Amino acid sequence: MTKIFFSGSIRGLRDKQETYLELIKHLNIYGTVLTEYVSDPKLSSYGDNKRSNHQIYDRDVSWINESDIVVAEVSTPSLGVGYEIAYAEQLGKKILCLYRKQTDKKLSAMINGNKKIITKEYETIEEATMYIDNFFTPQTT
Ligand code: 6IA
Repeated sequence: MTKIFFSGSIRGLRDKQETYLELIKHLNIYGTVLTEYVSDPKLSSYGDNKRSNHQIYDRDVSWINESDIVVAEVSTPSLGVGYEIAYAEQLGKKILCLYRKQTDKKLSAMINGNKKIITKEYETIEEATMYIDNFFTPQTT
């Protein structure tokens, strides 16, 4: 079974939590999402004291190591998400970044300008899930 590491903002901001939920639901078609908790509505930017920062870091890094694919929702700037993308890139993982178009903001050039990462800009969840479908089952025509 394909292992998917889904990356989304936690301490960055939680404004896209519902989007994460939809994307993870769709990703479950293609494999096991190791990081379902990223979409947990109860998880807040300030909460989470069940694990130390060291434990969070160690577990997430080991999950990236064992994942086949990393999918990151990058609309909300997050140091952790940026770090995870760079770490996965160093390991040669296949990476899909999804960014919801915004009139007042642009995605970092360090993501958008990286040819090793597939980045797709979307306006609706349907569009984002279509990009996921194309990523997992690329069209040959
Ligand atoms: O800088 P950020 O916090 O926005 O970084 C978000 C990214 O870092 C996510 O993609 C996660 O993989 C990882 N991350 C950050 N905080 C946590 C965390 N907190 N747990 C797991 N991964 C995290 C505690 C969660 C709680 C259920 C115990």
